[in-house]
Amino acid sequence: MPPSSLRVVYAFAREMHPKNSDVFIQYGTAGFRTKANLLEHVVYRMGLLAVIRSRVKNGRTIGMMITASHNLEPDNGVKLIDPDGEMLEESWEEIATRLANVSDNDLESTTVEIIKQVNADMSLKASVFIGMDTRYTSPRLAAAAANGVIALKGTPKEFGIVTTPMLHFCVKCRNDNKYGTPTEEGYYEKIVGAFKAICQKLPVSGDYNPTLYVDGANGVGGKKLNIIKKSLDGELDLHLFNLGGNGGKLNLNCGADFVKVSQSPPVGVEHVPFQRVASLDGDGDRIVYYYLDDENKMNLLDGDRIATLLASYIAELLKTCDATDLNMGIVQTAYANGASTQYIIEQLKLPVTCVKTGVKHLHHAALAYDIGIYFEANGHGTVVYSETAKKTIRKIAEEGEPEQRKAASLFVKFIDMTNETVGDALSDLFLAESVLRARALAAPRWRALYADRPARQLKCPVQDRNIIKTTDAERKCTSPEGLQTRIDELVARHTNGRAFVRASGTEDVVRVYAEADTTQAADKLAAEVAQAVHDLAGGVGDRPVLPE
Ligand code: 16G
Ligand code: MG
Repeated sequence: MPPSSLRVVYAFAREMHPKNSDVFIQYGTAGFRTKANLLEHVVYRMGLLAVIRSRVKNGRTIGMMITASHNLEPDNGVKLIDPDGEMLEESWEEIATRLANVSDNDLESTTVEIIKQVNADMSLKASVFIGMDTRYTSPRLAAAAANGVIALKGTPKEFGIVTTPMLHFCVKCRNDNKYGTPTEEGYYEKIVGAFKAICQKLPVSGDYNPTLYVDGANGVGGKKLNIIKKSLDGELDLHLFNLGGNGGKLNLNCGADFVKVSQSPPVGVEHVPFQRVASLDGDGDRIVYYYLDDENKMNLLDGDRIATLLASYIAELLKTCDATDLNMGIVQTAYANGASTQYIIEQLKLPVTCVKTGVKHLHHAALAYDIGIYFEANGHGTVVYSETAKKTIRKIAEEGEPEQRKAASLFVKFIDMTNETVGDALSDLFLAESVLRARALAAPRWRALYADRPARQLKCPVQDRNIIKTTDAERKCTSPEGLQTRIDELVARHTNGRAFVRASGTEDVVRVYAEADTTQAADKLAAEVAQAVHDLAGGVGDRPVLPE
């Protein structure tokens, strides 16, 4: 296609999606995310970029998800999904940022430059799958995305309201039909189908109670569970709350992020002592569990707990299958509670890799194992299996000794139930429920596997958060000078103390994390480190801390 035909890129921009803001916007950890009214031109331009990306990938399908995840309703966002259902390759984030920020007048020429730079063959077909969350601003943005795709003669396919992980799944299936059928129904068939098959093999026993309460964050995940519920044949007795009706507001005082950060129960959920509750985030890619005890005390079961639960069960299956030559490991970030890491190393005897925050980092590190389990403490995670692992397990399911065959055929279903493309609250829910069922476990015994170290998270406003630079998977701070030495001194005053700081990838703040042997000590250490950030990293205002 000669560059002259890109005139339409400008025409669409000027007529329908003009850039009406000079605020610089950056493709961050999870794409572009800001106030919805600043995003229309950005999303349109990402439609253009998705077509270019599809052509660079020889016409394979690319995904575009319109969502701001756990943020409140006025925000929105967009992120691109690569052909294997993974997050956009990191080197393209800069290109995305450049395209999002040029003026409308420079849009056509910048598009031409990018096409040259990435060497895209514009004569190829291009396919883009578009999904959105439940925000009222999402349909308008999804339309802008589709226009971007059309402007460069790509083919958009709209999935309407889906969870983020459903769209990742559909993109993967479209490019690799062995993985499944690229539709919402195909997703249910594979993932929910596998859960039902597992339930057939594992009758309810012991302390496991198939009643599960769910906090849907007034977002898309709860709505989809409402659809799934009807097909579960009673294997799981779902009680769904915060489905978006009754004036409930998206992610407001509810949802996985609220529960994890505030360590308190969400509004809108009925509570029964010791009843498990699963709390999802607004776009259905995060999950944490919790229960309240008979004194109304919060007992959180976060991403670390889900990771260890899944890992211990998979390790047992591997042993029974006699397939222990498949290597298995767990990927965490610095936010993982120290007690979970100790439990994995000392009790489960599995290797742990620690990486930077952000799913793309965890995902890539997990691919280094035959069976890689990755979770952020905030509840975002999944399991990935190598081709060798899948082949080995399938072979044992067919040819092994009876005991091995039994374990391997459970394992095959376990693999099918996993959305390997990205952390998925619904898939994780079914995985966790299967393990609790297999182990005949109630939530308190799950929680008793290890005792969390008390931890506190704070956020500090500073003039420029980019002054904070880190190394060693964000556990050490290299800039500003003197901050790490100060943190080390503060940490040394506490038994089992640990603390780190990092610049947020999604908000204009510096985050502080501290752990110690008592809640008071963790709170104190976090406050001291926040003060150090305020003093040494250009804190603004008189107080070093913002409420979470
Ligand atoms: C994004 C990331 C999430 C991470 C969070 C950290 C993805 C899909 N999501 O939501 O994994 O935990 O950012 O936010 O990568 P922060 O940088 O503001 O602390
Ligand atoms: Mg999310």
